[in-house]
Amino acid sequence: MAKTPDKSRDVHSFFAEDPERADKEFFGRVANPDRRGFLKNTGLATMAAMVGTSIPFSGNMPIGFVPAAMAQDNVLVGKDGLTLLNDRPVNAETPPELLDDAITPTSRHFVRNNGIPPEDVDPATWTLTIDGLVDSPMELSIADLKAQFEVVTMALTLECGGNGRGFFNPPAKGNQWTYGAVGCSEWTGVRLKDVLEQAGIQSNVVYTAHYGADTHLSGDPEKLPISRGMPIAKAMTDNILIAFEMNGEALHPLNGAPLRLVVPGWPASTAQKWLTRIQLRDVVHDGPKMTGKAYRVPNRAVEPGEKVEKKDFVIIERMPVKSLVTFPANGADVGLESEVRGHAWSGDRTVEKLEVSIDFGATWQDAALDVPVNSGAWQNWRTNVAFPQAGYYEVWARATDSEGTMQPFAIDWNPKGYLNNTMHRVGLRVS
Ligand SMILES: Nc1nc2c(c(=O)[nH]1)N[C@H]1C(S)=C(S)[C@@H](COP(=O)(O)O)O[C@H]1N2
Ligand SMILES: [Mo]
Repeated sequence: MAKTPDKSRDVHSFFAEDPERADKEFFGRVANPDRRGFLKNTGLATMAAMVGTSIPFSGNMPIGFVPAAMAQDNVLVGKDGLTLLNDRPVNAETPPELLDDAITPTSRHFVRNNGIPPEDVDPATWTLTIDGLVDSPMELSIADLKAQFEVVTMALTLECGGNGRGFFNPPAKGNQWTYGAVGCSEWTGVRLKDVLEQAGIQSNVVYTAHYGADTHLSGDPEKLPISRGMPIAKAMTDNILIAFEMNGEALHPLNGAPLRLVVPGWPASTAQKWLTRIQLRDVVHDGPKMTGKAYRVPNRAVEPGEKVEKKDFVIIERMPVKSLVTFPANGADVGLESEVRGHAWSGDRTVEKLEVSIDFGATWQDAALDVPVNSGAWQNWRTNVAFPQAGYYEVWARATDSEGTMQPFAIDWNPKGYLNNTMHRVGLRVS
């Protein structure tokens, strides 16, 4: 008997072993007499998302055919230039210079999985349940969402709470993210707020609980990889989407296809992928990764390496003010004059000022800073710098937000390595 393939792990060997079966399971493509594969719409959408664009001649592809673009990387199909930190579960970040676009292309949006993504996903039969303390529980298809609620498109920043963990000393366990567990793609969907309002939020509701269709690494069907939530007041913010499109196409399978939450400004762990259910509760949610020390920080400054008791941890809410230099790349050779540019963001706030230093922080110059294209989007900035002579320089960038909070040069250590918003430094050789 054929063993169950772990598609998330090795797409290519699965196709090599049993191309017809792989084709059927991945894309729902079944052989017909002339051996041309007929792709159903959903399979075609999946394949298009994986290669990053539509496939005009898809009808000519033979059965068991693996698009060459998919062979490049077994687990990061449809992603471009990401650094793989872990392949089970898949975790991959984007080098800062690949985040240069104002809107992050799907191929460059980071991936943070806690478990194994669902297989054989069919957007046509997918449903979202809204239940718990609501007046009328609902079960909605994606077509229902589109028909019953206003469909909106917004640029929204998602950043993993552990972005920057790799710079903590003593090191924190977990994915050693550097800078690139952040992105700002354009998401299309309906407002979470509108859907919850329609269900009727009961007066005792304090928290949401989010559930997805991914499975636990152990294979135990009773266990969930992650189920987080947020205070009901946050859930009612009008920039939180239940999204079915990313950059105008179906969601990428690794980014939650066919349906996910997008919650800008808070740890992206609240943005449940492969979303199947939202439950309203009268107590703080207690799902996996909500309790203990997960996505929590000490309620006070602690010494590096200090042991902190569970009771002294608080749930992370908004993400702190932060910026990235996306051009030039770290290590680049530049001339005596160069443009420097990047993005800046601050959870639930706007960034009001972005400054750049080329002399290790002695002096700072203001960069031109765009307003966000909509609430929840990062802000693009740029400036020209003139280096006085050839040699090694570092470009440092620091953002200051609407509450006057500035990015620090160094931050307090915390046991799980969250919320590292220290300044981004880029080393350059000027000649
Ligand atoms: N169902 C589900 N949703 C999830 C996760 C997950 O593992 N399973 N990971 C969360 C975490 S920790 C982050 S940072 C974001 C990452 O979103 P992305 O992979 O689309 O970049 O998804 C969140 N939603
Ligand atoms: Mo995360």
